[in-house]
Formats: sequence, structure tokens, C-alpha cells
Amino acid sequence: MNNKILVTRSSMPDYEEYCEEIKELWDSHWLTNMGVKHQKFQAELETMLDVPHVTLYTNGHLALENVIAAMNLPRNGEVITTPFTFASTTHAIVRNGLIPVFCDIDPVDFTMDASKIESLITDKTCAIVPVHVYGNICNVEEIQRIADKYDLKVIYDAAHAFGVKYNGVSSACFGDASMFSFHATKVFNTIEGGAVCFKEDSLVQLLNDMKNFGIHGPESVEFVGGNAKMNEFQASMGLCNLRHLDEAIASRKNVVERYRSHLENVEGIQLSPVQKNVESNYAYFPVIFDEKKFGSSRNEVMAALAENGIGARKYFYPLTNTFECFHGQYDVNQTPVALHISKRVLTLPLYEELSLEDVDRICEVVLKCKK
Ligand code: T4K
Repeated sequence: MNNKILVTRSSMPDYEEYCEEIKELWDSHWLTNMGVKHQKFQAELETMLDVPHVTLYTNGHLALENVIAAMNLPRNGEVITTPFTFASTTHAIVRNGLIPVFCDIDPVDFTMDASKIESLITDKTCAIVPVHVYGNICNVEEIQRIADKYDLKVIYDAAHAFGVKYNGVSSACFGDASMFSFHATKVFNTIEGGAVCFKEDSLVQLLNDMKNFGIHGPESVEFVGGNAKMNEFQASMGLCNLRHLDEAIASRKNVVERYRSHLENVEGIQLSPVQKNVESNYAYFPVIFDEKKFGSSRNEVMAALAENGIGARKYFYPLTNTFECFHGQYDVNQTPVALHISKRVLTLPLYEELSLEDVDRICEVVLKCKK
């Protein structure tokens, strides 16, 4: 079927624009290791995100792993986090030798339920890693209050929240640091890519060294670092896509509004409301199906869409605290709201070029499932 609709589709600049951007790489032969495109892109992001420091990475996951490592947390320390996320969040914690402690989520915006954090704190708790899931902003004030009270680090997984503002403040500015993903499937992409944003000056050198094998100078390797550098082709894609970000977000807004016009106030369907005081990036369109009221389950709706060539996805099912790799280490009943939502959520197709006619077609298939 050639009119297949996938869950998302990368935003891309014109071919000529990208070719023009990468042309000088053929003159310089400088392809990676913090070249001119890397430097320019980093500076543009610092301005655009209104944050003192941005460090670029080859992907969002390594950005998160590196920034958690940079916080110098005690081995086997406990990190309060959410299971309603992509594998990356939990894996970044575990791969740093830390223990995730799962906090339940808010039933309306699906971010960490800040009212449940304090009851999870023990003398081993050292950090909180919340997720601005779907681009919904966490309760940043309450999380910071708790972090200050118990002397905890806060690292936001802001993979979904690039370009989002809360009370006029960029999502790059909360906590000790925030990580963005620039993966091909994101609102803003550098093919693969990611960034860490932060205010603390002393982190600049540390993060730069960590992503480059721990190499501090030509003859000085201060610690065992890895390789997580963004290359010049990725940075060039970022420079191009940044020029068109506002258009991309405006198109996504139209798509989301069209979805809402069809699906709001339908019995058995819960949508995630636009958060107060938040300038959204319209990253995802999650829909919660209540089988009893809607007449069809989430899986039945997904199958009906698939029959019509439409690829919706269960972001995020299964919960990370149920992954096989954790061998039943965590009790999923400790996060009942997350479990409930993950069994019912379906994210519908959303991307810059999705036509409003296609949104109408998708909603028609969804609403045909209502019994
Ligand atoms: N934290 C959170 C909360 C995250 O959601 C993610 C990533 C991370 C951390 C880690 O960031 P990165 O290290 O990835 O930068 C996708 C993405 O790979 C992943 O980046 C993303 N979250 C996750 C939610 O979704 P898949 O396995 O669902 O992707 P895939 O290959 O099935 O693609 C989905 C659709 O996107 C395709 O049907 C078509 C479209 N697509 C895909 C690719 C690869 C394109 O249009 N262009 C492409 O190049 O994981």
C-alpha cells in the first residue's frame, strides 16, 4: 500500500539546503571531533534554548548516560525515576551502576507524580531522573523543592521536550541538567543526536572530556571516558533543521488540533490536555482507550489502524520496570497508574507533513471502533 502512514516521519530540510551546508566539509575534510559545524550548532542552541551551556552528543542515550555519570553519584545509589518511558531512561541509570526506584505517574499528564516522590526517599537516594514524557512538563517546582530539601541531583530526560517552554522558561533550564534527543523520530532531529543542557560552568570540561575518551589534552588522559561525539554531518543537519523548527511546530500544532476536534469528548477516549502555561512542541499524540466505555480495546484499535495501513505505536508499553532484563526485580504494582495507562495508550501518527485529510482518515478508522 503506498499511502501507508507511519507513526512519524522525519522532518528534513530541502536536499539543496543540506548539500549547501555540508559543502565545506569537502574542502576541509574535517568530519568529526568538534569541528566548525559542531561549534556553530552548539552556539546556536545555547542562544535558542537560553541556557548557559550545551554539550552535543552522537545520540540522546549517551548524552543521558554521560550526564548521570558526571554527577558523581555513589555506586548502588538509588535514583527515583518513572517506568513510563523509553528503555533509555532506565538503562542509563542501571548502566551507571545505580538502582532505579520507580515512582508512579500522574494520570492526566503522565509525568512523574511529584506527590509520591518523598515516600520513596531513603538514605541511599542520590538523584531524581524525571521524564517530560510526550513533551509534557513535569512538576518542576515540587521536584526542585524535594531535591533541595534532601540534597538530591535532578537530571531531566527531556528527550521529548525540545522547544517547549514553561512559564516562558526553556525546558533546557530545569534541574541540574536536561537531556534532549535529536533522533530522526523527534520534533527536531540531527539524524541521530542529543544534547545536555546545564548552568554549572565546572561541568563543561568534564562532559567534553567524558565524551572523548577522557582525553583532557594532547598528552593527558585523566579518566576512562567513552566516545559519544556528534559528527559534522549531524551538526549540519541540526543547523538546517533549526532554521525550520518554528514551521515544523506550527504544522504539528495544526495536526494536533485536528485530532482534538475529532476525538475530544468521545466517551471512552482520554486525551492529554494542553498543560497550563506551557508552550508545547506537539511531540506526540497519546490517546487512552477505556475498553468498557469505548467498546474496543487499545489493541483492537491498533489492529484496525494497521489493517488500513496506519502505524500507531504503544509508546510506552511495556513499562520499563517489567522488562525481561530486570528479571522481576521490581514490583509493577508499585506503579499502578503507570500500569493502567501503559495498557491503554496508543500514540497516533504525528509529523510535520501529515495532512489534515490523513488525520481525518485516521480518526474515521478510530471512531469506527466505537461500539
Ligand atoms: N529518553 C526518551 C524518553 C526517549 O523517548 C528516547 C528515545 C531516549 C531517551 C533516547 O534518545 P536517542 O538515544 O534515541 O536519541 C524510537 C526512537 O529510536 C527513539 O529515539 C525514541 N526515544 C523512541 C520513543 O522511539 P522506535 O524503535 O520506536 O523507532 P522506529 O525505528 O520504529 O521508528 C518509528 C517511526 O519513525 C517509523 O515507523 C518511521 C519513522 N522514522 C524512523 C526512522 C528510523 C523515520 O521517519 N525516519 C527514520 O530515520 O524508537
